[in-house]
Amino acid sequence: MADAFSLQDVLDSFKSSLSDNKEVFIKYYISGWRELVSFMNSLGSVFSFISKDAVNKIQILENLLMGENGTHYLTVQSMVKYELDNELVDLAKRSSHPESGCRTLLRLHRALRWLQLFLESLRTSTEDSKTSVMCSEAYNASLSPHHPWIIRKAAGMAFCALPSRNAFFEVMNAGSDQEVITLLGEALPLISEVHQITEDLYAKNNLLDLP
Ligand code: 1PZ
Repeated sequence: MADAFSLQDVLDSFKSSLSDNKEVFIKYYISGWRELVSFMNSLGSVFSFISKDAVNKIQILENLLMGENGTHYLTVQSMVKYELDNELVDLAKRSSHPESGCRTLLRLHRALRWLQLFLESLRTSTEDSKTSVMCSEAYNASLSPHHPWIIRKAAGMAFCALPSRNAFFEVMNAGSDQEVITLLGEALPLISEVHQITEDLYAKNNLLDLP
């Protein structure tokens, strides 16, 4: 099946997203997210409120990339420069640019931190580790402080519906448990690097709290 999820594809997308001079190509960044969303959809409809929001944000970025100013959206670096230079970002509160590329990508960027933490704890987990616990610990350390109570509540309920560690390893479609663990070990430094580059760029430009 051509469109079946594989962890390898996610890894490949994030790998392609890094340019030689360490810029992040938006095209591959969002294709990595698309893979992750298709994976999440395969886990059941409890997660659809999460994947809908992710798809919405992926779509906003894709529209910018495909739009008339698309050349400015080649990399996260060029997007930040273009939107700031042209005052296309709401810095203090949402007003005339509620869906800027910068604020939209920031939401995915925070979610990437969740992914990094979650995959790291999956990688180092043992057979009796609980995915719901790993997931909510990762969530509490990343996205949760940015979410209102109602979303935190809904997320917590969704986490309880996560498949077991064994089932999780299976759907990752990357071979034996040991092979999954090896692949996770390769994927994580890459995901961390993409995350760190974006984090530094956003910090330097004071963009980490965009409304
Ligand atoms: C496989 C397990 C999935 C667990 C995913 C853990 C993340 C839980 C996130 C809950 C988000 C709920 C829906 C909407 C949230 C939005 O309010 C926020 C802020 O956006 P704004 O309102 O400011 O426009 N959106 C986000 O924080 C982005 C969330 C993207 C989550 C993508 C998760 C993809 C997981 C892949 C799984 C392999």
